[in-house]
Amino acid sequence: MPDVFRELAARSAEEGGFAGFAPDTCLINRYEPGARMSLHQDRDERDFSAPIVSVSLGLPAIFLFGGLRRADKPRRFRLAHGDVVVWGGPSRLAYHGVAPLADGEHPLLGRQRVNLTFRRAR
Ligand code: MD6
Ligand code: FE
Repeated sequence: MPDVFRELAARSAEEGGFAGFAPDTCLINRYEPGARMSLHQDRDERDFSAPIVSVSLGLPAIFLFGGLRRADKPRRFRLAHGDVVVWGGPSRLAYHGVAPLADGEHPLLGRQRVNLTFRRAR
C-alpha cells in the first residue's frame, strides 16, 4: 500500500481516538448511480480491536450507521468527496451500509463514487 494511504489512515484513526493503527489492507469499492450496500458488519478481519477507516471520493452518498443488531435503526450521514469516517471500539461491529447512490456528476471523478476502507485484516 502506498505510504501516503497508510499515513492518511493512521492519522485519521488517531484523530478518532485509535492511536497506532497500522492497516494492512485497503478495499476499494466503486459505486455507480443506483448502487447500494445493504446493512452489514465488517467481520472478515482477524482483529476487531483495530478500527475501520473509510475514505469517500466522488459523488456524495448517504452512509447508514446502525447498532450492533441488524434491526437497530441506522443514523444517516452524508459523505462528500474527501470525507473520512472512523469506527471502532464498541462500534467496531456496528451494522452499516450505503443508500442507493443518487445520480450526479462529480467535477473530478464524474458519475461515480469511490470508497476506500483501510483495515487490519491479517
Ligand atoms: C462505504 N463501505 O462505502 C462503506 N464494507 O461508505 C463498506 O461498508 C464496506 O466498502 C465492506 C467492504 C467494503 C466496503
Ligand atoms: Fe462495511
